[in-house]
Amino acid sequence: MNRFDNTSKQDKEGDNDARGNCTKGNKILELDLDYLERGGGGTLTVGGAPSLEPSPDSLDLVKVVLLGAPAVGKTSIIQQFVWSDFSEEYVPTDRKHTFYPSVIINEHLYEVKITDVPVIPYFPINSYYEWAHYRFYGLRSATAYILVFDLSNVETFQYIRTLRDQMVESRDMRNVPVLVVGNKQDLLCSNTPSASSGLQQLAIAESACGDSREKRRNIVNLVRKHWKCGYVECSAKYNWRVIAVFKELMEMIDALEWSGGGRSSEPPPDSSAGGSTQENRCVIA
Ligand SMILES: Nc1nc2c(ncn2[C@@H]2O[C@H](COP(=O)(O)OP(=O)(O)OP(=O)(O)O)[C@@H](O)[C@H]2O)c(=O)[nH]1
Ligand SMILES: [Mg+2]
Repeated sequence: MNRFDNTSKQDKEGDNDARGNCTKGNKILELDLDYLERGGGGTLTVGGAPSLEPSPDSLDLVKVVLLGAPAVGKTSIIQQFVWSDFSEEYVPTDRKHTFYPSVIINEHLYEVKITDVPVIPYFPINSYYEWAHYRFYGLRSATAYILVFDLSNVETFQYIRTLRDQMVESRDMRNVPVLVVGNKQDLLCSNTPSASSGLQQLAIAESACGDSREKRRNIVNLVRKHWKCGYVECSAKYNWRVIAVFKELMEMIDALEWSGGGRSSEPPPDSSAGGSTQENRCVIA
């Protein structure tokens, strides 16, 4: 049976000032913070799944980080997934937020940590840069990445192309799933000519649309054939294929876990990787 259920237990880091301040201390407190976050927030059930309480002492998380250019919709995708909520207002993410949905895929339970971070100008090439510039973001130790761009502004793909190059150069990406997501599908050019458009306007609009369609085709081709990554288009605004984004990613993670190539069989992190422990897995058959 191929079931995908998401039972969310999430909290926004920083909702509580006291806890927000704790993160600024050290790594130990960061772990404590994760523990506290897992205890807070509401419970959401998608797809009729029973409410699942993640075990409080389990730190065996699937760590997913969303990255992408400013305003492509990273936060909106996450909030639609965990809260079924969308805001038209653009509030740039200025600090790390973490969310903790539990996901069942192929009858395996995963406790997922989704991290939303402010836009990063580059992927940290080693743990020193991570510590110096992106402390506690968990960028280099993520289990998987979702790279988001804006379908209505394909130039935003360039950002994730550069980021992905930096990731490949600086981290062993074998067995690290990467899913590319084209968001704002609702803003894509429509082919339906508007009765009120003048012929000249229509021709200009159609040529611009044709241009962007071509660029989009090239992107899909690059991602699927050359990068060999997953690709999903969605609209966070209309909650269209947002669940498909996480389902696709979890399928990739689940396939790795069960093919023996998952986190438990990864080589130990290199000396520059920040010393994260990755030895366990969270699967309940
Ligand atoms: N039309 C449309 N607008 C969207 C969609 N997703 C997000 N938006 C809007 O795009 C803007 C940016 O969304 P965010 O989710 O804040 O983008 P972000 O990538 O998290 O931005 P940063 O935190 O600055 O990196 C907001 O005004 C959202 O309402 C979508 O699918 N369709
Ligand atoms: Mg954001």
